Amino acid sequence: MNIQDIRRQFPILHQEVNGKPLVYLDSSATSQKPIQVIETVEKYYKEINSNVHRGVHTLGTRATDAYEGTREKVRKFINAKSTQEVIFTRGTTTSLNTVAASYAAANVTAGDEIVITYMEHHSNIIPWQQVAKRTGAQLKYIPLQEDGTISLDDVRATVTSNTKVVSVMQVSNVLGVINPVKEIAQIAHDNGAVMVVDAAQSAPHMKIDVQDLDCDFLAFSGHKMCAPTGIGVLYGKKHLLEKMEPIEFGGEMIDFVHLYESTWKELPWKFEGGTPIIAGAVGLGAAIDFLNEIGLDNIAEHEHKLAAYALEKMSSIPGMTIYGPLDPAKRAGLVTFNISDVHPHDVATVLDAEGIAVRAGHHCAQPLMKWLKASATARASFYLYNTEDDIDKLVEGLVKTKEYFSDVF
Ligand code: 7TS
Repeated sequence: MNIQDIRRQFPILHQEVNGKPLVYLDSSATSQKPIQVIETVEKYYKEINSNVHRGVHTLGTRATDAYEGTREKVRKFINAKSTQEVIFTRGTTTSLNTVAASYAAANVTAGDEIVITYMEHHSNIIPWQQVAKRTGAQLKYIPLQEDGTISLDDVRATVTSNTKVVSVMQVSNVLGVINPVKEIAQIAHDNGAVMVVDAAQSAPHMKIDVQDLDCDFLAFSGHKMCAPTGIGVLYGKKHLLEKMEPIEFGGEMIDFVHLYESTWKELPWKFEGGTPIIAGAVGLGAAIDFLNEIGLDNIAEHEHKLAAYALEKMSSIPGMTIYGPLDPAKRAGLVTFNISDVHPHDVATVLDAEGIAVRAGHHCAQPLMKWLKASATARASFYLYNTEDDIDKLVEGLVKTKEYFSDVF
């Protein structure tokens, strides 16, 4: 599929916003959805809808097959050994909270250490703060290099034999930097710790192989990879998940319920209490088919080119600060920036008037904002449907923004 064929699959892109053709540059927040996903979810509700794992009736069987069929697609997508290692959740946030509440709460005690980095999203900070508070463990941060990258020497200096959990994002939603999570996992394991990977910004954009990374847990969200909101994944190694307690109790996840005791279903269902996100999972299956058809390597290459193009064009604008490494080889497809003397919310507002959607704010990474010495930043993020033309429009919009504010002041 060439880029125009890909764009045709996304109905939402073909509209005007504020009288201008929409330029959507906020895919790190959530991606747009291709027609295949929209129609699969519609078909599910029109023809299949039923609860799963319960009824013997035909629709129940079809819904269960569709739901469990996606689990196998996810298994292949991340190269997990078994579907027992693939748990459906509400998204990255729920997946990370599950690891913190279930694994960490049972395996971390006073005096132990949990290691994260300064660049983490709040959803990979706060659950660990909570574990540290409840257990008396210490939360430690791997420092960042000047360009926002992580040095393995710093990882080695931070992770010790007291470390029980290392949790790091694979791609930063602010700096765009790609972290060496495979090498960090090795260091974690050498010290007897488990490795958790926040793949919210990587799973949609590059091939992930959990066996090659040798991570113990990996979390991602469907809505950032062409699937509906409300569905996500927690991958965990079977031998760890088997020893973990569920964090939600009720229907679907039990084997037997007695008056004062209950037993749990086998993996992965013991972690899926209540009626699951069936339509979301079915949509995720269609999204994975779509991404596979295009090829994750092609998507990564396309975004890489866009990021290099954007870095070159944007850095030529006077007064522009770009955060993260300037070497495109170290980056994924997003650029976070500030223009001198213009608040990022004003940047986003002027761009919006031009039909260009970017995000402004702290991007759920306040500790990183502090490290960057910025209260807020603007961010343009790219996906498989973006073009160099989108970036040209962004650059034109940014030049206009600068002119507008230099006239005002
Ligand atoms: N981890 C990272 C690295 C993220 O970028 C996000 C969402 C999350 C976790 C949380 O994902 P959720 O699906 O559970 O909400 N990041 C962003 C963002 O950058 N702008 O809006 C949401």
